[in-house]
Amino acid sequence: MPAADLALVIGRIALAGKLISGEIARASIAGGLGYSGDTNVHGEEQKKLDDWTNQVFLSLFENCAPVCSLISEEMETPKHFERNCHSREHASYALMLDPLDGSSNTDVNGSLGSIFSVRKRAVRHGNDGRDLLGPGSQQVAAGYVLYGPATQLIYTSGAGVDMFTFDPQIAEFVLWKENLKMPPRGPYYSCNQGNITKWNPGAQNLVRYLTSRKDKNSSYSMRYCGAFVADFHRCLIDGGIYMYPGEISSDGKSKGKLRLMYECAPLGMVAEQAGGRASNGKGRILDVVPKDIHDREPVYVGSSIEVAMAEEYRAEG
Ligand code: FDP
Repeated sequence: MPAADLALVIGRIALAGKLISGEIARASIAGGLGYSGDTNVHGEEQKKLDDWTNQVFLSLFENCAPVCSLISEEMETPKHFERNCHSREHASYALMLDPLDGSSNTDVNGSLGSIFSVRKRAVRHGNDGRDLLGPGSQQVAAGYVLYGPATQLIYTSGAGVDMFTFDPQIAEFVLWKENLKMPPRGPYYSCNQGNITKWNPGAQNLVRYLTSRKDKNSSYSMRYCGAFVADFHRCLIDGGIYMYPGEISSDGKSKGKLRLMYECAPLGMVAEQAGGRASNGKGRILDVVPKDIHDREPVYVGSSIEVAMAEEYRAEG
């Protein structure tokens, strides 16, 4: 992606991050918490903040020339910005988003995130987003904003991972870590262990192994915030593995919860660029080809040693 286009897109993401972090901070006193009364494309009840954050991205990217289409967890079909699409036929991009990741945390003042992925549009493409149904290795940039005690922006455009912290005193993101590397192994695993009986035996055995270690230097502690971005971020800094295994459904198939194109693939790209790995329990997540823009996939992401372990345990069969 040309540097000027990348700068424009990341600049808008940063602006969205500033607006969203401010709104989240005030939501409890401004009536912004709770459910909106609507459901999203996945049948999940929308929080008021889910809808609000989606609108922020829509309004900021409407006039961002490189971005022709916006695909979001909160919208069934892609949103096209006709003017952008026509002005940039040969260098136009799609922005894929989970505008507010971990939204069950909104009402409890927990950490949240916004995840983004950028892909190049085919020169001739329709409005249904089918031209974007390639593997995650086709992403040209990806990253997230983490809304925690500090707001941080982490992104990669395929040449390492950089991390910025928002300084509220100057209202700017300041570079904190350049070319960040993830430890090859870590002390944490992160999953909703309450679901363990619904998983494939391989994923259950992996967790049994992780919890069986007695030696202080090779044992694991569990950490789980319930926001993919926040749990992944811990792995990125301290090492370890985040997993959301598939749940075995009545037809005997393992079904993932997290969305492939705007959750698993972007954080998978960040993990790889930081020296880590991302898998669907069988192989590299960036090689998985979606059939639909809203596909879901099991995910195991983090330090290379723990992710390899998930595959060795045949977490997804
Ligand atoms: P949420 O549905 O609250 O937006 O995106 C899916 C996600 O959050 C992840 O961020 C999070 O890790 C996971 O779902 C939490 O799911 P559980 O409540 O099933 O643990």
